[in-house]
Amino acid sequence: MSTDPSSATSSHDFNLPGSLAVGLGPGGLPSVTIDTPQCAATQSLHGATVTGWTPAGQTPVLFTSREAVYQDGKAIRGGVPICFPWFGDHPLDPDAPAHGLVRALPWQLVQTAQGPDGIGVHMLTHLDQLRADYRTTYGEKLTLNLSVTNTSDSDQTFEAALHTYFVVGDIHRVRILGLEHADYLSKVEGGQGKNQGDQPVTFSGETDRIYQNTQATCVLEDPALGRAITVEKLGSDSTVVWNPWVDKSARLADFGDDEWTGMCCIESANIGDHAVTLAPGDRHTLRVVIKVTGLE
Ligand code: TA6
Repeated sequence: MSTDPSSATSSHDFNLPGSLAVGLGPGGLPSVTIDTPQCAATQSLHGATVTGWTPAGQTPVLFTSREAVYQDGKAIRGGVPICFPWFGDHPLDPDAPAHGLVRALPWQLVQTAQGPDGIGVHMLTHLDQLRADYRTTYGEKLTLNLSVTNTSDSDQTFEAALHTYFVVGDIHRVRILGLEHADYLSKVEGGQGKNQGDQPVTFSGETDRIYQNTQATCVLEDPALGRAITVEKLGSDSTVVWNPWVDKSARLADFGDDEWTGMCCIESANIGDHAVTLAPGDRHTLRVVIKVTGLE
């Protein structure tokens, strides 16, 4: 186990020989690379963004765009960007960045460790009144724990999302199970309130939905790749489903025009009515466990 916050700049303090190395990733940004018998993974200190996870015997599970930009002040297009302390556009400030501040900022690497479920990595960042600790575990499963602590002397309210991009073989053929009968806001229909009904989520156009009051595990069925990805969550009451489809893909400078066919986002979140309010000193954890299974 390596823990030496005072020398966060010294990668030597965090390396786990044969399992984990700290170095410079794309754009010269510091990043952590993991390579074990259970999985291969990468996590940038930039936004603490998990940029890759491939369990042994599988093809990559997390999507990152070939056009992704790796530079300070810009969110990485793919992997698991952390939306915090707000989701989407800032409610009051039109000049504020979408999806909060922390996904485009450098985080501090606090600790790396070998554990029973794989390699653990702990990163943190401080905002004025809130501290975010992000503990990820890389093994046969990918576990993400975003813990937010109120470090101020008054109540604080925040939104959060683990904005996970998944690789799919063909978006036209995937189904997402678990959101049946859930209410959602459809952003491509002016935020209209709708209900999923008894059918799985499928994709036939730009899809941008905030499912509310759902704690359900989602299963992303991918017949083209012959696998299913299970997204289990705890401490999250919102789930966002997104695919930009043709026109939005063409408008995104850091996303290939044709990449929409090979990805979709399932985001575990707390948004809007499910924003979290913490009393001074209190902590809230949003936990996600991702694993790959065969198709039933
Ligand atoms: O999670 C879906 C969403 O809110 C979409 O509306 C789309 O904007 C996506 O996030 C990506 O947002 P970004 O700011 O990373 O381009």
